Amino acid sequence: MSTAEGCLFCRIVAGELAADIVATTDAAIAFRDINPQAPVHVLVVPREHHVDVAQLAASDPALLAAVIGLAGQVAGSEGDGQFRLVFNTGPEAGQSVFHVHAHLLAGARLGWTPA
Ligand code: D5M
Repeated sequence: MSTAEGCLFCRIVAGELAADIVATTDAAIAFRDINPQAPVHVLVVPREHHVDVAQLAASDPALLAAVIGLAGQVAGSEGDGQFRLVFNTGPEAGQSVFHVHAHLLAGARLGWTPA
C-alpha cells in the first residue's frame, strides 16, 4: 500500500490520528469533516495515498469507483441517499490536504455558490 510521509490522511488511515469514522471498507474509509459545511459532511478517502482525483482516476479507476461507492453507501446510512460529492483539486480549487478525498455533503437543500 502506498503511503506518504507526513500525510494527515495517511495517518488517519493508519490509526495514528483520531477521527470520527463512520464507515470503512478494505479500500477506503469515511470520517466526519472537522469543519462541517452541511449537516452531513463526511470525507471519503482511499486507504492508499494518491494526491488528487485526477491522479487517482488515471492510475487506479477501480479505486476511485470504490471511493464513490462508499460515499453512496454513507449517504444512505446518514440520510436519505441524496448527496453532493466534491473533489477539490489543486490549491486554487480549495484543496488543502493532498491525499485525495471526496467531500460528501448532504442533509439539507444545498446552495450552489462556489465563487
Ligand atoms: O479538504 C480538507 C478537509 O479536511 C477540510 O474540510 C478540513 C478537513 N480536515 C482537516 N483535518 C481533519 C481531521 N483531522 N479530521 C477530519 N477532517 C479534517 P480540502 O478539500 O483539501 O480543503
